[in-house]
Amino acid sequence: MAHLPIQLFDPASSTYTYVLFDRASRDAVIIDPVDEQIERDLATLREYGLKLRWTLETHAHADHITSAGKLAELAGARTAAPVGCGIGTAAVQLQDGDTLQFGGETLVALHTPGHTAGSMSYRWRDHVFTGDTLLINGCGRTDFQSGNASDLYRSLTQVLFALPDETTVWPGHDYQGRTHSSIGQEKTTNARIAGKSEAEFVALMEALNLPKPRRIDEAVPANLTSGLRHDADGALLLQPRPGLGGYAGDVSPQLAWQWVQAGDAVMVDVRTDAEREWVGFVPGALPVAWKQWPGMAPNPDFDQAVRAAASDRKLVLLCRSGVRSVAAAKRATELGLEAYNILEGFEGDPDADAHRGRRGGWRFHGLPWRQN
Ligand SMILES: N[C@@H](CCC(=O)N[C@@H](CS)C(=O)NCC(=O)O)C(=O)O
Repeated sequence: MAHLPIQLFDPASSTYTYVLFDRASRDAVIIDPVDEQIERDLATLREYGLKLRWTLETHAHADHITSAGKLAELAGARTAAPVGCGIGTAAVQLQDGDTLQFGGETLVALHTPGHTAGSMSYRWRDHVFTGDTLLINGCGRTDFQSGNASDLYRSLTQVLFALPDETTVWPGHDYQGRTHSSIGQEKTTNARIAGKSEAEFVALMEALNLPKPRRIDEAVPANLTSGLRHDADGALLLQPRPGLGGYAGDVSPQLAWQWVQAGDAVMVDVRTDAEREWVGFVPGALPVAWKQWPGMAPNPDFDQAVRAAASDRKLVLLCRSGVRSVAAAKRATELGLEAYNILEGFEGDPDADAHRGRRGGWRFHGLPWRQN
């Protein structure tokens, strides 16, 4: 039986997300997940009984925000991205030829610069996931974000077209409803590259004149942190802002602390007992785990405990990095409570060495905390 990837589509950005898995262990990888589709992706993992081991980016996208950081937190995956893309939060920085294991399966990283300088394609069995390097009867544009048409020409002709003709091509986008192609087909019929010299290809790419992606200014910075938000703007630190839906909103650690000190809000720490015990805790915060270690099983007492904690005040929910607390805030909202997510959480986001504590978070901002 053919071993196919699961192909998922985000209509707003015409982005394809792929889930690959090992049939025996159910270990899985997700390629290019889209923020707005996280619930769909988590449901897909549940439906197939998969354990997400890796989130993987083909590049730092310009047209949508990745959910990699959130998936890592919610599904326990590790983040991987091409080393040349500047995605400092990715725990594994992939070089050309590096492999990722998931169960008994192996995926190989191929550096295919051109759409962006760091872009990669990923080969798995007789499939290749080409991101925005090779599209069906097209290719990624090269007019922004370190794009380079000559590099793209070499990536297409020397890296991707060197794969066996029968290799299935799974693109990062399709704007016309096509799902996949093959190396043989693209080599012979792709309107941008088939039969073209490098000079002809470069001239064609330079003449494209495409409009700028609608979300580029918001998407690129967010994607450099695996889609996790940052609070660089001091003027906004002391204002709540609307959440992504389903809860009262997001607050900076500084604003959460101000509300708690003024008696306007109760802080609920939704991390596991183990995290509070070993990493540290905020004095006065009420411990109500959203999930418990080991196994990250949902806490059956969450509803009752969070209701009791609120007693008519607003809640500010703290977790490790501000992701679990969104899920918990949504649940508390369903229970009729006014619940806010504390951005960045206790430890913040991982840095280039995959160390937390140096990129945002409660401790990073010097707010009060203790350790046993
Ligand atoms: N219209 C889309 C962007 C379309 C676009 O520019 N896509 C990029 C990938 S992010 C590309 O390389 N397109 C190649 C092409 O359209 O030929 C938006 O506003 O988000």
